[in-house]
Amino acid sequence: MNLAHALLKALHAYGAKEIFGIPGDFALPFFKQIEQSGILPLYTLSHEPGVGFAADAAARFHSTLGVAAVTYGAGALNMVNAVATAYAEKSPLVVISGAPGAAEGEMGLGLHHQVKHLDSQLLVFREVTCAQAVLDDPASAPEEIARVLTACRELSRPVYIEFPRDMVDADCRGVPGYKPAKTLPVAAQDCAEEVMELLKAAERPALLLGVEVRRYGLEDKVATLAKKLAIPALTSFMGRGILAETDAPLAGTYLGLAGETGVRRLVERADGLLMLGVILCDTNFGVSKRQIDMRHTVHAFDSEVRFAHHLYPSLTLPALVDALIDIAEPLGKASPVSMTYPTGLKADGDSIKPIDVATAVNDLFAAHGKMPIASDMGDCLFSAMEMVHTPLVAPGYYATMGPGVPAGLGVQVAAGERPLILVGDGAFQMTGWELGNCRRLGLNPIVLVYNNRAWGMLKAFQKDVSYNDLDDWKFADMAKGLGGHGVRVHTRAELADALQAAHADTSQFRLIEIMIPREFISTTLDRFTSTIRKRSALAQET
Ligand code: TPW
Repeated sequence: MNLAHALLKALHAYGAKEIFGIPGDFALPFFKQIEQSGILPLYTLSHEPGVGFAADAAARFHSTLGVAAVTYGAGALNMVNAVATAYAEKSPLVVISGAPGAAEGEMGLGLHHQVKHLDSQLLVFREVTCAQAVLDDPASAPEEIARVLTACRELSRPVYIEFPRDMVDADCRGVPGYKPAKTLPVAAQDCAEEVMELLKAAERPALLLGVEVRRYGLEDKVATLAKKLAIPALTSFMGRGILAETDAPLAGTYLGLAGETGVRRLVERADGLLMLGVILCDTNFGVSKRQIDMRHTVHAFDSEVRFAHHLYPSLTLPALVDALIDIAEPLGKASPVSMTYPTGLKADGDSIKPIDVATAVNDLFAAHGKMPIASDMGDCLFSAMEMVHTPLVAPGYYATMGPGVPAGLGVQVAAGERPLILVGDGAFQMTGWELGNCRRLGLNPIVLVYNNRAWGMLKAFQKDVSYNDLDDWKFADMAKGLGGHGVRVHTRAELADALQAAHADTSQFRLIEIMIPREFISTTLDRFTSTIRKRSALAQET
């Protein structure tokens, strides 16, 4: 077997289902092997950030490895931000970069795509991945591949594999299979008992669920746990979308002061809060003025379980959840609050507000069933909080612009279902062009472009400048050239009609360019930005 085959077979065996990529000369031999071996399907896109976002979204969607293959330098370095997103948001993304062969490196010339040194790229990726391997020795390569793919699965963070082009055909053994790390069952049981003591003693217990629940494929188990405990269960902002395919009752999504008061109180007034797989960060928590009382909180994250003053190291979330299910009993404190959504859009001639978009989507879902959503950063993500709870991929923590469209393509490839993509005009200007690949790849998302001709979120922070205003790009007119259908809507009636028509036509991507007056922002964004403004004013005073 050659090294390329060994790598591809290992990717498949460790859970990868497809590869997204853009070739270049340092990667051409590997890409040829990808195509000829047929071990994993290859989806090429147009721009490396899109490749990274699509592969990351596929990983998130099917809770297994996503793969992004690129060329050395210009390709890989072009993808750093997407890999950083995956690192911050705990997505198991495998980056495979072509590289110069050993003899080329010894020529003493600067090679094209080389930055400072030949290993500059490896050094850059060390900062945004949890394990790295350079496959420059066929004898050690199988163990090296096993080491990084194991880290990718267990830590659920990106890894980096550099594949010199002269190694692709090297003879090599097969890669050792995945061996899950062992956790001590007694530690999991002891920890579960301690958690139950805290929850039982609490007057107001609650369960806050974060992204690791999906990353480790635990949604069904956590739904069982939530139902057994019968206490209020909520998702974090970043965890929005998890448990959407289960029948566990959820009380809402915690957004601190940016969210609804009833939901906020359940978390902030809890005197026994179990946080499973939640990223502790400012978008999840910091916007809240009232701190969560960490003395009454258990936080399971990154294979550790922290109580106020002590911690269980090396205890994975799957092990803890299993141990909790074994001993969970009903605490009889189910939530008085449940998720509600606006429905029944008034299809009239009024101009469109973000809440109208959510209402129109809820009506569509009620009539035809839910769709998975990929959202970009911007007010579209806040308006997604008003949409019926459905699987969602979005950069809720790292908050980069750009994932919306490519992540939607990744979701459709992974889920095999038509997705809904939410994206602002600013973000569409960055990566919207990946839609041009839909026809060739057989994809047909429905794309809602929230066009307020502005970097609206920034306008909400900074009202007195003009550089956040954008030009009118007429995205709907461009859809045809990209191989899809586009329509521009100004009124609520036009929006409702356009959504129905988009749903009825599955033959191509459908882009609806929703014209939203600049002054209309969602209530959540309004609360979010005014809270952050107040906080930074306070910080400057003290
Ligand atoms: C890669 C900073 C955060 S939100 C925003 C910017 C520029 C404006 C988004 O405009 P859009 O949506 O897409 O029209 P909306 O609803 O606000 O009008 N560069 C990157 N990521 C981020 N987060 C920024 C800049 C930013």
